[in-house]
Amino acid sequence: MDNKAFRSGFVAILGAPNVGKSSIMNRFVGEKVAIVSNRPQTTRTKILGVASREGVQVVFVDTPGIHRPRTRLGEYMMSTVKEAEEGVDAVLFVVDATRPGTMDSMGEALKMNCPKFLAVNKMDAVKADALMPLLQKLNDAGFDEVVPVSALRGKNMDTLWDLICEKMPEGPKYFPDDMMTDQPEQVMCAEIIREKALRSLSEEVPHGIGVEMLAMNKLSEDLMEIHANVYCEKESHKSIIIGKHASMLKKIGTEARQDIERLIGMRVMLQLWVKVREDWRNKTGDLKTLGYVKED
Ligand SMILES: Nc1nc2c(ncn2[C@@H]2O[C@H](COP(=O)(O)OP(=O)(O)OP(=O)(O)O)[C@@H](O)[C@H]2O)c(=O)[nH]1
Ligand SMILES: [Mg+2]
Repeated sequence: MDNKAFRSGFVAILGAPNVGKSSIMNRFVGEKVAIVSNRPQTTRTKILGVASREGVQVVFVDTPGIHRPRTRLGEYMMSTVKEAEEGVDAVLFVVDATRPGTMDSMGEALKMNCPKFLAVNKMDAVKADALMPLLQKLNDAGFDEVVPVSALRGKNMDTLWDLICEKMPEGPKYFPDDMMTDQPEQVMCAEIIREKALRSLSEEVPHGIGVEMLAMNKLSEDLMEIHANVYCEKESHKSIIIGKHASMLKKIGTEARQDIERLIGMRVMLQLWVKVREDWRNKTGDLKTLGYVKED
């Protein structure tokens, strides 16, 4: 019989915007629990991703990218980063190998009193002779382990996983094996819609996008009707989101519907409404409606 004790722990994933924090968490969990896009500030809240394997469970805490806030939403996002730093068993700081400036925000992570890991992500996108000097520099930065990885290609992710597991204390199974995130289905559906909007829209429109779920009605055993509001900040943005002959909104809706159908395992009728809410990122009421509420 194997008497090895069960290990478990919480690991905060911190780093600048757009470095691949959510991509790394999704890789470890094995499912897409956090949305991913090439827009900075894709993640707006703290999201748990549970990775369960034989004898070990690691609960990753994905966070918004570290930045200087310019809106109330930004302040909320940074407060969730602070919360995520509390009481974790380890920290995984992520930098983008293609943007060495993303290492500038590592100070807070280094101050944390727990095992510290550094993932140098997107190694697939840089040449070896550029990666080597970067790794040498980062080796002296004060982390316990420095691992170049590619979340996109799955490179070196096993190495990083093993190193993290070695540092996990003995502990309980915090979540059942089939639970992969703390986000309710409704929130995941809203996030999928936001992801598709972020991926399709450009310029300044994505930052002002918010999704409010209005209703999820089960019409039959295998058909769900979903209504959601897509918020934006200006009339001109609304026209862009709707597009010519509603083509953009249809594209966002179709892509979101396909992912939501996969997630909930039934057919979906998705109805999206675009609403202008001027300056909502600075308004308490709107922030609450969209779920960006501080924990007590
Ligand atoms: N080439 C390459 N691209 C990657 C890799 N990992 C992530 N990306 C891309 O980088 C972009 C940002 O990824 P995210 O996982 O959303 O990054 P994030 O750090 O969570 O971003 P925020 O939530 O905005 O802070 C996306 O376009 C990803 O597809 C990688 O290993 N290689
Ligand atoms: Mg993210």
